[in-house]
Amino acid sequence: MLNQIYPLPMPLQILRPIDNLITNHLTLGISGFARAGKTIFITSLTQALLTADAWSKQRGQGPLAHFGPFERGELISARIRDDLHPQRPQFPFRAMRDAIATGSRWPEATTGVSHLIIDLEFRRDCWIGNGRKKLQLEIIDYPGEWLIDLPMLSMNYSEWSKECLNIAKLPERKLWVKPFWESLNNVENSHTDNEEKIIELSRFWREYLQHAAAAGYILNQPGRLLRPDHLRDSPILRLFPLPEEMQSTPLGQTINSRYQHYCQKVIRPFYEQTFSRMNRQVVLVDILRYLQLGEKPFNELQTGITQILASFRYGKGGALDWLKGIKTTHVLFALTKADHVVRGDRLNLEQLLRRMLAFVDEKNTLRATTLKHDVMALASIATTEDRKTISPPVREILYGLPAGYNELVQYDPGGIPLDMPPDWNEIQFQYLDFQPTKQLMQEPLYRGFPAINLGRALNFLIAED
Ligand SMILES: Nc1nc2c(ncn2[C@@H]2O[C@H](COP(=O)(O)OP(=O)(O)OP(=O)(O)O)[C@@H](O)[C@H]2O)c(=O)[nH]1
Ligand SMILES: [Mg+2]
Repeated sequence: MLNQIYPLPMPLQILRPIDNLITNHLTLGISGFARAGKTIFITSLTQALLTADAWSKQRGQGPLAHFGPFERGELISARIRDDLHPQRPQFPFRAMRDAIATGSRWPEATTGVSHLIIDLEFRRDCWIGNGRKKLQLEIIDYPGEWLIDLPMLSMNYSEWSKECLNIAKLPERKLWVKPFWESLNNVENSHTDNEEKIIELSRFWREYLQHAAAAGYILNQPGRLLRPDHLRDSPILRLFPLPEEMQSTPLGQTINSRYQHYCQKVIRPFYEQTFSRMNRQVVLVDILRYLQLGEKPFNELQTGITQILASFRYGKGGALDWLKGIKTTHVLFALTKADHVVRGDRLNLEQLLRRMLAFVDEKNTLRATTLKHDVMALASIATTEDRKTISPPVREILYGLPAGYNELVQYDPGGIPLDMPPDWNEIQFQYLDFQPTKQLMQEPLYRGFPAINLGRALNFLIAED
């Protein structure tokens, strides 16, 4: 544990003292669509806090660089609280850390909501002498797919069905939804509300959503069919849209009432019981993957972010008008996997997300609310090293281990596009999926994982008011 106190490095004295800035308990929500990097972010952040003392003589360096309290020597200790709320699903921190640190592999996808509580202790100076201050940080990992459901609360079943079926008819999705249509055409008698048929139709609808999600498409409702968590196999998830002519049949009426149920018993409670408790939120966005996937998934990502923004607008007339006691004050949109672009391009990456947010939030309503928000490009675990070519023209390149390679290579991913929307004919950027490797990690069990901007993100989230 940290036990030594170091003088403040001069430039950081301008950061406000921790004592003024934090309360005793902060809930930090981490969200993002599938594979956005939530698990890696929580794992690396937790490991950075637990191993901070290894960097106590190297302030300005290490995974917590730019986290004000660490830089000023105020962070004394961090410890995971396994004893609190043992009935809740705990984020599997140790298994994830060990998979990366000792197995040099990325961990499996996670499902549903999980929590991790960390006690942080800070030194504080006050006029009566030196003291200590504790902050209990509760981190909640939850799927971005659930935020995509928010508009369902302001639609009736008929409007929702129409919208979903229109999306399903898009050429890029048509093939995946075919079995659902075929099954629907075989409904022999829609005057019966046979549960067997409902199970079959909801399975086809879920499989269609799974195909779309695997290809990177975002607009997949109901989101719980993709991330059911504790509702797996519950009848409430036997839900799918129906064409207008079938909505007044007994089958239509049954599904209609299940839709109401889903909105009231699944979507609303998530916002009331979990979402509204979060003081700070991080939305992780993997723009690089979408640049690679191409124009249509990229456009859906943009629409998906527009929908997600509705969850962070708390002004009058917003989609969450009905929700009382929302605690979120800070929202960070973080572009993940910044270790896949060369150093000079990381600011451009931030600019790209900023432009995307400006594009989808054209009325600037996010800024107009009381929320504080920021945009950052980060790598929770930097798997590459920044290098330069030796012979002219000298340019920046990456050095790391791409998936499927046996040895580390130097690689130029090309520049990322600066325009929003991007000019798809001009895109040169090609990213390789870099893996964690022992050669580029220095004792991660003791020194944390190498990261880009992780400490800066933490500073915004817990050390700024
Ligand atoms: N190089 C690099 N790759 C990353 C980083 N973060 C995530 N990845 C890659 O993205 C994949 C998904 O990351 P996760 O953290 O598991 O994503 P998730 O959002 O938790 O995904 P789900 O559990 O499916 O919702 C990983 O397996 C890595 O391949 C990072 O900081 N650097
Ligand atoms: Mg995960």
